[in-house]
Amino acid sequence: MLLQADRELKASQNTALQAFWQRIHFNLHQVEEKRNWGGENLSEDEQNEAQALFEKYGYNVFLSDRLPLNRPLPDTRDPRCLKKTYPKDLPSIGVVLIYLDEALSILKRAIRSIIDRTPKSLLKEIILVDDHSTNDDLKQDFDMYIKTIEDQNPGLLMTRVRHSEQLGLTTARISGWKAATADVVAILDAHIEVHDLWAEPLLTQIKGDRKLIVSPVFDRINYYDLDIVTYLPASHAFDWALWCMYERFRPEWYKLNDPSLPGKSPSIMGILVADRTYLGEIGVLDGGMKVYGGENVELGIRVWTCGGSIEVVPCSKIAHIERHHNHTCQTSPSQ
Ligand SMILES: [Mn+2]
Repeated sequence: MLLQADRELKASQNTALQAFWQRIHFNLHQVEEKRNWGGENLSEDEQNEAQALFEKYGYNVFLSDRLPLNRPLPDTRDPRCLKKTYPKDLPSIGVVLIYLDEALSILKRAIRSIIDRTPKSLLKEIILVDDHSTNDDLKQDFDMYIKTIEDQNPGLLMTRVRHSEQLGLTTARISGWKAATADVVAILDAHIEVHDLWAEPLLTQIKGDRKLIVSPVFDRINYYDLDIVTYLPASHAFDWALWCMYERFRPEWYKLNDPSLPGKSPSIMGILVADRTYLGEIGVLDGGMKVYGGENVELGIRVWTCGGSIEVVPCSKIAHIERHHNHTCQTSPSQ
C-alpha cells in the first residue's frame, strides 16, 4: 500500500518533471523512470554539477547535499515489530563505519541517524575507518563536523582510524573491530541510514546467544532519488561463483507464519553485528580475502563450523544505498 501510494505520488511528480528530464543528455547503463537531481527548476550549471557528482560517486550527491541530515525514514517493518519489547540491560554497541571517498553529506547523515536512533545508554562509540580517502572535504570539513558531534554528545566516544594507504574493505573492517571497545560491534557501510529501533532487536539476539552473528534487513536507498524501497526479510546466501544473493529462509521459518521472527542464514552480505570478543575468538574476518564478498562467504562457513550461527533479524532495518556503478547482490527481495 505504501509503495502504491508512493508510486502514484511519483507519477504526478513525474508529469511536472518530464520536461526537465528531457534536457538531461547522458546515457546510463540502466534507464530509470525518473531522475530527480534535487529540484525541477535547475539551471544548466546545476544540472552539470549534479551530473558530475553522480558520475563521481555513483549516487545523487547533489540531492543528498540538499536533504536534511535527520530526514525521517518510512517505517518499513512488519507491524508485529511494533509490539515487541526489549530487555533494559542490553550489551553496549560500538558502530564501525567504513569509508573510502564517500560523499560528505552521506557520511554525516549516517552518523546522525546512528546518534538519533540508538539509545544513548547503548551507543558507546562510533569508529570511523578511512581507507585512505583523498577527497578534500573529508579533511577539515569532516573534522569540524566530528568536533561538533563530540561537543553535542559528551558521553559518546568518536574514534578515527585512518589507513596511510588503501588496504581494502576487509582489512578496514578488521581495523574497525580492533579499535572497538563496546560489548558488541556493528560493522556497517558508511552509505546507510539506520531506522528507529535498529539496534535493540540485534542486541537482544546476541544477549541471548553470544555465538550469533546477526544482520539487519536492508532497505534500498535508490541511488537516483534517495527514496527508500522496502526489502522483505530473506537469508543471505551465495551462488556457485560464491557471489552474494538473497535466498528463502528454511521452510520452518515460513511455517511459523510470523515475518518479524529472526531467520537463520548461511552467510552475511557485509554488514554484520557480533559480540566483539566472540568475533575475535573465531578470527574476525580473513584479511587475505581480496575479491569483493569473499570474506563474507568465508565468515559464514567459519561461524557455522565453529559452533555459531548467523541470523537475519527482520525487526532491525538499515537503509543502504545501492550505487549505480558498483557491486550489487542478485535477486533483491523488494515488495
Ligand atoms: Mn554498500
